[in-house]
Amino acid sequence: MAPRNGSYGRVDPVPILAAAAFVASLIAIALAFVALTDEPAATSSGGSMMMGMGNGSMEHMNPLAIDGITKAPASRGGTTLAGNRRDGATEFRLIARPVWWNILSRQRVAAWAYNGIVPGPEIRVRNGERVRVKFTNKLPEPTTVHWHGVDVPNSQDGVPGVTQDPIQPGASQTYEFTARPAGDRNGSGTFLYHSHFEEDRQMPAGLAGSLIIEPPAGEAAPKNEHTLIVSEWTVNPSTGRVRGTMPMEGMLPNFFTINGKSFPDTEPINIKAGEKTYVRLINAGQFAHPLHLHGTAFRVVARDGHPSQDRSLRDTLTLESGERADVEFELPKGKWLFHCHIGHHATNNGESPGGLLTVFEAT
Ligand SMILES: [Cu+2]
Repeated sequence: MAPRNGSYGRVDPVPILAAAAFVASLIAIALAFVALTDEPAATSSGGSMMMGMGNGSMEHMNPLAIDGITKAPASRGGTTLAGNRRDGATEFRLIARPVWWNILSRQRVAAWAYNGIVPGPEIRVRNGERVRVKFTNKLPEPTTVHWHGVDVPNSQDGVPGVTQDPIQPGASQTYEFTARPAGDRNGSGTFLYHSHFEEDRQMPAGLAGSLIIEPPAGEAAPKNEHTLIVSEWTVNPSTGRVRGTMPMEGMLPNFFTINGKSFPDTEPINIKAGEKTYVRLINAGQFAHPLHLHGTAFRVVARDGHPSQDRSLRDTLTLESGERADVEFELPKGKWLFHCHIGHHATNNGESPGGLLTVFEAT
């Protein structure tokens, strides 16, 4: 795919993305030398980057299986999951399975998804609420579910080989716990759930979602809030086959998403000018992302689901893999960019602008 200078329509041009166009041309060249074949790695000639690896590791780099893949049931990820009250708990159903997911209208990927959407559905519960998640594995490989940052009994922590056996294809498991942040029984905040089985392959294929613990009834909750989950993909653009995202591959991953979409297909976030907006940022990817907001500075209200002591004003905040930050800001009228400041992360397979970029539209 030839790199080109991008345009944001009516959005003001951004210096970093002009630079990104140049970087993108280098990336396009680099990508030509990276083996993104769907052939099993063990039988391919591989590349210099694969040298010295055993067969086990090379199999690990193969594209994820697509057995039983179906069309995604919706085009939007991260929608709130409805629960049912049953036997003293709120019961949720999660099914992991392969689906064709469009990160761009012109780029579908063979995702592994919870309930067929990327990111997985948002689970919202109150502090102290009993939660029961009935999980079924319809993936071609084993998996588990981990409740990141949540105070769960050890047996419910979802770690294969340590707290449970892997959940085999076709098998189900029920997870149950009381919604409380780990380390802060009375807290509320932004958490996530994700696969804890071969995370380097399963998480970047889509197996992650937000878990929001709201304050107990009667306590003030954030208003005008939005959840943004960032992640990366290593995709063969011609087939859509997805592999794990590994830093050793140099210029890969080649796609980057916010809530399962790459720019320009990311959903613009409509807000009221001058009104306080609350954004929950989640890094479900494997890489660090310096996230930058145009138009104003934001206050970091919480880190990793816990209130932040440092409420200084920022305009860029780096989230490492697995980290969350809740930020609060008011924007003047206009279209304000929000993007990763690493130029490569704002491209689609070397084409700029793209990737981890969206627009807050304040009216
Ligand atoms: Cu980034």
